Amino acid sequence: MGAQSGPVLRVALVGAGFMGRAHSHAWRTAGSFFDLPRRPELAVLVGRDRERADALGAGFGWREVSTDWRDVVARDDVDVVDICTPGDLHAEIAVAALEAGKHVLCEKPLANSVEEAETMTAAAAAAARRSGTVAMCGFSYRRTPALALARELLAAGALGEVRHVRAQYLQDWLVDPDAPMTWRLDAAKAGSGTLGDIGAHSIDTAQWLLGSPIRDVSAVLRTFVPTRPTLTEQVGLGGRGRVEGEREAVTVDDAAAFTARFATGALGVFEATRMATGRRNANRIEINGTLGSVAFDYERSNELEVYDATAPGPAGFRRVLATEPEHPYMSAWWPTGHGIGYEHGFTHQVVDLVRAIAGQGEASPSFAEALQVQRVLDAVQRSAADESRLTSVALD
Ligand code: SOE
Repeated sequence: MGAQSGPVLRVALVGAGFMGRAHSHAWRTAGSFFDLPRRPELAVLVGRDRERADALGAGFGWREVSTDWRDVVARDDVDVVDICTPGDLHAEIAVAALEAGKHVLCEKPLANSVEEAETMTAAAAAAARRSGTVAMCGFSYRRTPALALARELLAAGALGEVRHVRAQYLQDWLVDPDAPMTWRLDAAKAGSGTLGDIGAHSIDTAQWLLGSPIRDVSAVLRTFVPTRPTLTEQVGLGGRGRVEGEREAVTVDDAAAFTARFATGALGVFEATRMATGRRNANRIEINGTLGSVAFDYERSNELEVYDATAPGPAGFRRVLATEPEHPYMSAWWPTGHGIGYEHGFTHQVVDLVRAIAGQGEASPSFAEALQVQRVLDAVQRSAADESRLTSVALD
């Protein structure tokens, strides 16, 4: 059982979609399992669609529901603003909230452009100096215990010098050419497609695990399905109801592939797609160092494969079930071997944020770290747009 102590932390969450649900669940449960130095209160839920916001608000016990984020972030009775909107609103809401002295949690990717991400990072730094506020970006996979364990191994030098990073994020919810148009496929709302939505997770995970930024990239992007049916209502990743006979242009990538060189000299190969038929949420990363390797696949999210090259013979191969109380975050949950799931990453994110607000540890990824991810996304897009750097292969 968790214990919540200290002053109340009044939370306003903006966005009543899929991420709004995931974050609502996290704010509601974090203090029941973890010891928190502040007591989160689900104060105000903000959604554009009144009916949908009311339903989510009632489901998770939000004290109040509003449709006006500007009014809410300016209120004196709000301490934290949690941004779960599409990317086109991140910068505006985050800057307003920081200027009003609120702590901010912002979904990934931080923004739709490097310029916006820079403005947000500058606003976060100024607010931290002015009023001690904390700003964090929601790359929630960092809080998967098996990945956090990988990070501990890398930070302890257990893999030696890292040479290779192989990261793939494979989904398949857009394989059907008649899957409907949603905001995630609209560049004006999402910035980029698969690249920013899921490739950003791989970039953040890789830079975090290695403790090194990516220095340069060489990329290709592809949109396989250029138009999709118009939706009447968005729900989750898809929606309900189609406008008969109407299709809209998809303005983002369906798939991204790029190679990367890290500042340390390590080589990376990245792939992100929503077209990998049969792969639902295969967020995978493998890292090879001189002394060992780690490999993770979110479709087996409680496991980490570890190879210790210093062990004799085949003894170095291990499949670690990251559910022991010694593993990151796990002592708060179930008996050994009783795994955890997708929602727990968001709960752990709230725990780390609340502790950082109380001065217990750093809020990571900071906006500055998320800006670095944004710079990689931008470099990938610039590289892919420049066909002249591709070397042609002669065809018969
Ligand atoms: C959709 O591709 C999505 O929900 C992402 O937006 C999330 O960040 C990821 O966790 C799961 O997939």
